[in-house]
Amino acid sequence: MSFEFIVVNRQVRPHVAHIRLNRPKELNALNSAMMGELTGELKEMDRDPEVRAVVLSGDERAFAAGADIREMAERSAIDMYRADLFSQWELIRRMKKPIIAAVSGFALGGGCELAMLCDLIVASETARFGQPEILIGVMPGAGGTQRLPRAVGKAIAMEMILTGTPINAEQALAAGLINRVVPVELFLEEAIQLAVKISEMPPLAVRLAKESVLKAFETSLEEGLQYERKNFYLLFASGDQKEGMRAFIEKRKPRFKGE
Ligand code: CO8
Repeated sequence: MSFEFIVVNRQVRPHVAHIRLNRPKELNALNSAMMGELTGELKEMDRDPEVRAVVLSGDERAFAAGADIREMAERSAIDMYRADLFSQWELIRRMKKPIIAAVSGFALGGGCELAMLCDLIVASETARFGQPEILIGVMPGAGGTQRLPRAVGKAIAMEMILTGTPINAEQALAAGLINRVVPVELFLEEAIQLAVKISEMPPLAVRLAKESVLKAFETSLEEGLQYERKNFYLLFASGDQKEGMRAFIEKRKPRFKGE
């Protein structure tokens, strides 16, 4: 497959795929064609048994500086409604495999929202996370008002969203938005290493654990605990559960097959 706005490596390491957003001159502003390529490829990767974890990055200067303002500027509410761009974002939300965002430079507006749709975030020291939509007359539209407060709390989220002021990588780490901060030359490799570590885990358990953690943001504790328990029971139907527990008892390394 050839793409115009993304660069894809299905096997940057065994079982680890990498997608790089590739509109460097526009700071990886997310136009609908790029989102189409990204979500189409993610869907394929979700189906590909060889892929167990995905790393999503931009380049050093920008993860993504938001949705493409030029594409949106003259649209009417009805144009926006008809274009139904958010169905693309929904596809990312429904990804079963873990996605690790590798963020350097700007992660603004839709770029910050895209990073927050991922399951883990590795950032370079230069990363800036922000929801500056208010500065151009709108507000976050791809989950920012919901995921940001869940990640960093009300106080920081309100300030970021109502003033458009971004936070830097250290602030994002302290606030709990991201997993780690590394020097800029290491951000991609660090994200890949994290993906490798996850790809070595039993894939069914990874998938059900991801689903269960995400459930924590959507249900009551009671329902979430029920959901977790069912997924826990379900894993006893997998070969990897038998292999993992037997390997522990036999004091050897497990060989997980994703079955
Ligand atoms: N859209 C389109 N083009 C952009 C965007 C963008 N979001 N961001 C940067 N660019 C372009 C610039 O226009 C410029 O192009 P050109 O060279 O042709 O003039 C090029 O990228 C480089 O940018 P700058 O010259 O501005 O670079 P600076 O280093 O001076 O500034 C900034 C970098 C601070 C990141 C600045 O570019 C900026 O403020 N960008 C806009 C950030 C922003 O407002 N993002 C939010 C957009 S709205 C949004 O994301 C809503 C999401 C809702 C969901 C969407 C579903 C469809």
